[in-house]
Amino acid sequence: MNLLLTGAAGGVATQIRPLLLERYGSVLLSDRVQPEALQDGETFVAADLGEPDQIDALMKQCDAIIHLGGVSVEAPWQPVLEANIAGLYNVYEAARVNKVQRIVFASSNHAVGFYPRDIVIDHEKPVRPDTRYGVSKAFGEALGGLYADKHGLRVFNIRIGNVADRPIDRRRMSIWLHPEDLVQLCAIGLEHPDVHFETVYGFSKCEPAWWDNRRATELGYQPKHRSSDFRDEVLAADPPPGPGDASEIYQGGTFVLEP
Ligand code: 15L
Repeated sequence: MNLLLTGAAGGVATQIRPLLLERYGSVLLSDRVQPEALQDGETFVAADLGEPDQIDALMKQCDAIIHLGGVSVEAPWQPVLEANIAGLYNVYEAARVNKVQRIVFASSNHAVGFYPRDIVIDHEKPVRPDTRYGVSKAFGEALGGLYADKHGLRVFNIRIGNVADRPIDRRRMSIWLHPEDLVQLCAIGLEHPDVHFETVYGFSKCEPAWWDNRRATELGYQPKHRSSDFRDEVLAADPPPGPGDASEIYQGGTFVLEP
């Protein structure tokens, strides 16, 4: 497989690059700026999601993509529009033209961030974005559906929680995703023969769980890491919130408060 990782200089990519290299032997990396510490087997090509010619050139060199590129937090509309809406369209369109087989799309929990924490949601619930960023991720999921159904790309949307070595606070106890578990999900998206168009949640074994990830389980996902292993230290460092704090009612946390 000729694998392309976009957004390769970002925080999530930095955590999974060694694991991808181990599994796939070589990886083409792309971003606007060069990632640090390139290893044997990693090749970097600079590209801007807003430049269709640059994206087209990238797609000529790969047959599968993990797309982490774009704006990864709430931001003003213009950068969200340019990278996550128009830029993602450039990616899908170049993928279609160059007959790329598969795309793993880094969606986000913020596509569903306005669901309250006291209900468990699955992959069939309608989106409830908490931000412009979350709206762009919902758009990205839908764009993947179009290219899967109309053009036959195999698309795997992962609604990623928070990628880190450990849960960093009370909210992340429910949405934490260890890099190894993320790579396991990416591998399903890149390799599973039944993937046509799928949306799954990107979290490790978390408690309390807000997401029913049965579709990922059906496809073979078996997370190895458990947030409860960190419960005592995380809860001690992050005291319970006061009543009525909106950022504690909704799954998206402080994103729901962003103007
Ligand atoms: C995301 O979608 C962001 O990319 C990441 O930086 C975190 O903020 C994460 O959500 C989260 O909800 O913790």
